[in-house]
Amino acid sequence: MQRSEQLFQQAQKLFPGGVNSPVRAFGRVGGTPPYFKRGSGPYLFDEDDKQYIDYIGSWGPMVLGHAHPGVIKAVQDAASDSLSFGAPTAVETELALKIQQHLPSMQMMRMVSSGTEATMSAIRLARGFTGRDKILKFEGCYHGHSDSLLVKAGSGALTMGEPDSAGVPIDLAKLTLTLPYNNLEAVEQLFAVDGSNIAAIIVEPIAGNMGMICPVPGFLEGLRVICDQHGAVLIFDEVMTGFRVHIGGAQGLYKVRPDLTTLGKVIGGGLPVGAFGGRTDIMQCIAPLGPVYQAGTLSGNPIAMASGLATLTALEAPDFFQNLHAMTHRLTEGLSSLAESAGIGLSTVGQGGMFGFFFSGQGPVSNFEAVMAGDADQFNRFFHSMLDQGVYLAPSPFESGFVSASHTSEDIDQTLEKADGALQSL
Ligand code: KE4
Repeated sequence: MQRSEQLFQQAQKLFPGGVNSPVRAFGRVGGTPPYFKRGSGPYLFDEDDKQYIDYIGSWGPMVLGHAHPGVIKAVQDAASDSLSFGAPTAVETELALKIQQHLPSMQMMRMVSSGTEATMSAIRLARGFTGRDKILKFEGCYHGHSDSLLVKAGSGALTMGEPDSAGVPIDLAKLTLTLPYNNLEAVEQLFAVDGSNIAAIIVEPIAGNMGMICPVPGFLEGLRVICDQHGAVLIFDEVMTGFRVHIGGAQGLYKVRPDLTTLGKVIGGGLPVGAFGGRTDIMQCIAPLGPVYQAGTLSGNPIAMASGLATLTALEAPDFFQNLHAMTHRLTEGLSSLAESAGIGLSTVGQGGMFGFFFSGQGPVSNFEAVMAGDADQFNRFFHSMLDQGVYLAPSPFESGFVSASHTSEDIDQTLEKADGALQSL
């Protein structure tokens, strides 16, 4: 990996940690991140021409695989007509209609340029719509890096949040309450005490930022009932799950209708796109219609819209998500049985093109506390053994993995062969 090492050394002088997003620095697993120069289908090629089977997919966007011909053509065609107008375009309407077709809860929406921008705007909108200041999030869920969402649980479950990053004002953090994921009773208790002050609940309907954790039966449905009872806005952060776990997102899979949804990743097909949207009566509070200000120079960028539109069009192919789920299932089931024969405690989970695995061995993992009990050292050794063998997994046990439509059963079987050796050596 010489070239990557040289480049990483040089980058350390230019970017904090040598990267433009922290997780890419391999801080949790150690070592040098490979520098990639090309991707094709399920494969990435680093600067030393080493090939990897890619299970990060740019952290979710590359659901079709790298350099999908239809997406590349759509981007090339759009780019030849200028890269940006800063004005309305037909293509943004086409993408919005396609999103709405599959997520009908998004009666109106606004395009932005990242998932962070989508969730930040949705929180401000919920506060503006309800006139309330407090919000509730869940431990282990990540919603981007806006101040109100970089907050961790305070000392007591019902007390105010504390900053989860330097630079977040304590007086703002106090307005963000945090409870354990999948604990509906705790939410009921909080709302019984403070419900009239809470503008919104924001939740990853399938949590993908503490490994992958699915909602326990009744959790999402219960949040819906509580929000209806107390007039709070239910926000599903589907930046990761949108068009990744099901054609209708997690809301389509679990049939729970949020008031607002945030999207990102797949809807840009690899280009910078986010979106937030939902009930018309709420969205009409957004400028220029209403008093909640929100704006963006490159919002609805025509190249990004073209990339997203081509991506969503491709994933509408018959049996797309069934096939994707079957491939993911082949991987997770294979990992489980290999771990069992190696006497390693490993629990796995998969839905659509998203998966997670935990070196814990305590059966299904349902919250952040259980994830923290996992064996980080085993994860690190497994990660590096797989990376050395040309399998690119997320460099942290607190991330999810992603399978694309371009991964074949041969790719999965090759991955499992390599995993067998890695697990045996733990
Ligand atoms: P971005 O601002 O990174 O586009 O989206 C923020 C965001 C919001 N909501 C959810 C559920 C997300 O998963 C994310 C971003 N996900 C991380 C992966 N854990 C992006 C990778 C990174 O931070 O480099």
